[in-house]
Amino acid sequence: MSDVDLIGALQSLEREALAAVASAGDERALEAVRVSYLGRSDGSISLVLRRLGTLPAEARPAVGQEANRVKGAVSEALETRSRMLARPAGTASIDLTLPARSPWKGGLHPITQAVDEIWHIFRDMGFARARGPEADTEWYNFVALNTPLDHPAADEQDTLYLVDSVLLRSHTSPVQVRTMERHEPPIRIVAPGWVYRRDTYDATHTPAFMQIEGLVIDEGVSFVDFKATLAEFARRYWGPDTRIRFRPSFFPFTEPSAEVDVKRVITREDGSRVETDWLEVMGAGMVDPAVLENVGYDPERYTGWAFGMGPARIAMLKHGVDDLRTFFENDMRFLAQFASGR
Ligand code: 2NL
Repeated sequence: MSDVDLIGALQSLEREALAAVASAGDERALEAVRVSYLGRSDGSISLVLRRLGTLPAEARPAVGQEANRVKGAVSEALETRSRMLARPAGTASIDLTLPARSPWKGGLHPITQAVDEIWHIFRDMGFARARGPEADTEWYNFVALNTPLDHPAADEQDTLYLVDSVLLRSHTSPVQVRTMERHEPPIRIVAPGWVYRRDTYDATHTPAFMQIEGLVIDEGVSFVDFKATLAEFARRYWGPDTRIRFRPSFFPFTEPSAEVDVKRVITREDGSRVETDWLEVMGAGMVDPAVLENVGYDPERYTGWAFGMGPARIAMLKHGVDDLRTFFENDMRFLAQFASGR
């Protein structure tokens, strides 16, 4: 045989040997394959190697090199197969040809992402983040906020009491009250956190939900500051062409009070621009002088404004989610869509 023929013969022996290795079902069969191809006296690959001497000297290196490569490949396959056969039953059928799993991408929960985006915008406008307890007293949750205990909002049907006069906060306003008690104006804070109400769990209500409230108190703070700051927030969050609208409303702790709607401009894939409907995104108002008095501020000297919004609702609008419960059911097929790989 010529050197070219020998290389061809080695390569077909290699294919044959690898197939035999793969189909060997136990150690004995595997040993038979080893002897038949690599056996010292008459293994077929060894026989080819022995013919090296009959080749012209200049052809020997190329054939020798190929023979060694084939020997190495077959030995390695024998070892791998042997290790696989040695595994306990049930694990031997791992398919090594399957693509590897991609690395796990962690991510923040979509509601946490909304909270962060919202509070970062206020942080950039000079607000600090305030925290407070999730269980608080009737004073902080209601009375200080100009909400008498016979007001419907304070009804035990709507709130979760722990013991007499102590309840799970139904909004984050107690955090603002505590902040005002401890600090003199100027105050510029946002208070994100969990709040609790006695609601049934459905597409638009969960008994525990995230809220972000904001509060500004200083001398000379007017409705203009109030409206301009919320309009600027809306433009930073929903895009520069976003408009806001105030509709008259009522909250016990603000006067006047408003529901705030936004109208966004969306650029479609073909470049055309469409306006959305007005969407309600928060409640807000000028802080009621009675609240200022309750925390020891002089309402003749100080004025302010406040807002409250639900980041889950904001996230629903942003991502087109139509059922709040999907945020809480921890289905990874849903949550993984919000993972950014951080
Ligand atoms: C809503 C409405 C609102 C506030 C929260 C507030 C806090 C203090 C004083 C005055 Cl300490 N007001 N917070 C004001 C207006 C509305 O929330 O719809 N939240 C989801």
